[in-house]
Amino acid sequence: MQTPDEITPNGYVRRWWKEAVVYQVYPRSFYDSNGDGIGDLRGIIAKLDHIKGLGVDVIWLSPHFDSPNADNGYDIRDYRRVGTEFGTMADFDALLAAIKAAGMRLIIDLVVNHTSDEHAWFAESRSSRDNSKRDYYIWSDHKPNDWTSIFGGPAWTQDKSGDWYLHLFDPKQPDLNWDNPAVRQDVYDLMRFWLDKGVDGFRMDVIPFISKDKTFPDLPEDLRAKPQYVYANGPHVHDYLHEMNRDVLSQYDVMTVGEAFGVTLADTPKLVDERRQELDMIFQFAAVEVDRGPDGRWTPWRLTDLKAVFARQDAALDRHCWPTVFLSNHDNPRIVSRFGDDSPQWREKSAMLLATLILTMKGTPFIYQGDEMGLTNCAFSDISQFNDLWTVNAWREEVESGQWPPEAFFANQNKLSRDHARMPIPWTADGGFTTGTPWFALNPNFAEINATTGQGIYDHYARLIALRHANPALVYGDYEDIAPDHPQVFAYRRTLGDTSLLIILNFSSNTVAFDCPAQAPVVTNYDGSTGALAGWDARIYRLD
Ligand code: TEU
Ligand code: CA
Repeated sequence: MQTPDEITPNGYVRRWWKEAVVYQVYPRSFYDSNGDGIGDLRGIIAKLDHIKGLGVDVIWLSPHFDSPNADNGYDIRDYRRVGTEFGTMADFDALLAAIKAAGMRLIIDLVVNHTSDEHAWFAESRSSRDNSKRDYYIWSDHKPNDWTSIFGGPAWTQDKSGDWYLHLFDPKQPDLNWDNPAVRQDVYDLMRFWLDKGVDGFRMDVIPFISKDKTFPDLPEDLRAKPQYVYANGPHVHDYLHEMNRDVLSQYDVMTVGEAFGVTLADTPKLVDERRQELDMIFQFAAVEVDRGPDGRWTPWRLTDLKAVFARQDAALDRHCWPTVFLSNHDNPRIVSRFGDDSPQWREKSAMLLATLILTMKGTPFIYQGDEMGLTNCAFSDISQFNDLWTVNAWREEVESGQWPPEAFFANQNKLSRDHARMPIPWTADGGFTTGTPWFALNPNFAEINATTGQGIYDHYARLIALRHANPALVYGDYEDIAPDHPQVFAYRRTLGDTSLLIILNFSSNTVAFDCPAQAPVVTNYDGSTGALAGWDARIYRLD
């Protein structure tokens, strides 16, 4: 017999994935176990105690599949093979078993908006116009419209047959044709393959892009710089996600989180309202876009804008929807450089403050590897220092063409590049990522900023996660911003039944007077803080 759902005093159905804290591993950069310079699955096993010690419940593993790595694994050649550089299927099974033995769960990346152009389906599909897999991808005998790739350039490429295929990302990432039922069945099969091994769910890459408007209208003028808001609104996305849920996901006790690039807050409930049976959660991009201008380039952000995002998110999602909380991942800069202060004086305090924010918000928190060490952005000054195709393409299109001076390009990339987060993890003052030559340089500051010097930040994460696990109010509690207009202080209450917690965060290096309770905080990043808030002071009070 099924046990009845447990409901919180404010009406949420309790679920393990709502109460979980997730830690993202980008395997290429985590830890290299065999000296070839590339992080691997055995490396994750070797460092599992580090993850477990934080108290997290779930690991999200970025793609570990066979891939030619045009986009570092987000271009998959074979969904049922482990990338040789990461190890073998036996290593994957060993990793999964070790994660379970440690009392944690594992979700993997499902990248099925597109495959690699080296996937067997595409090799067949492009081989001739009448191949049985032709319709697995999106072909046209002319260039249908002016859509652009998220990575720059046109989204259509003409192939050998003379026809054009659609790729919303790199030409090496052709988009699958989800209108073909055989494609959907093949995707569901590969999902079952991993679920039957025991994985606990999926993070779904750009999942709202799967359905295309086959009338292919041109991009509207106002969305030319942000075509994701067009691509995410295809006609059948909800039909397909509902079908996937019904046929696959509902048969397992798993969690799903969709990367909702191009989905507005207002449209979020359509994907995650539990009564619609599509996805459990999505990553909504509003918070990580507070420092992006209308052209997508970096622009200074204000705390009040960030607060407004959390308030709007809370207002947009009722008790049938569940949010995620994240301020970083493998596509974003380092959290402390972006939202904190990475100067030597404030790096540690501000990293702890940001951890406090993420771990006391309503929604499932996602921590990105290395943020618990206080890792920072890198100061890039030459295009040869970058790895990411997005940056390399932008250089070609914007700088080599003379549109942008190199200094402005580097200033922007030093704020926003995806490569900051993809640098190998410095485990020790000697680097400690590999005994060989790393596939990508470590941040040159690794002697000072590494896992050992980051121990204080790590311990703070562990304290906060333990507090969250012990206080359902931090998970499910109602959210109330008590000072939405304050320019430096973010202060909010989380209330569930009789329990209320007050979180006060000074997002500045100045001492700020703020009305705080007289009692001692239950967790703080300063010893016994009372009185005015010190720089980057972060306090949690229990009010009952
Ligand atoms: O990301 C979607 C995506 O478009 C982002 O990379 C976005 O461009 C970036 O966050 C800037 O705002 C997913 C993966 O997370 C990313 O790593 C892949 O490159 C991309 O899809 C294609 O699979
Ligand atoms: Ca390796």
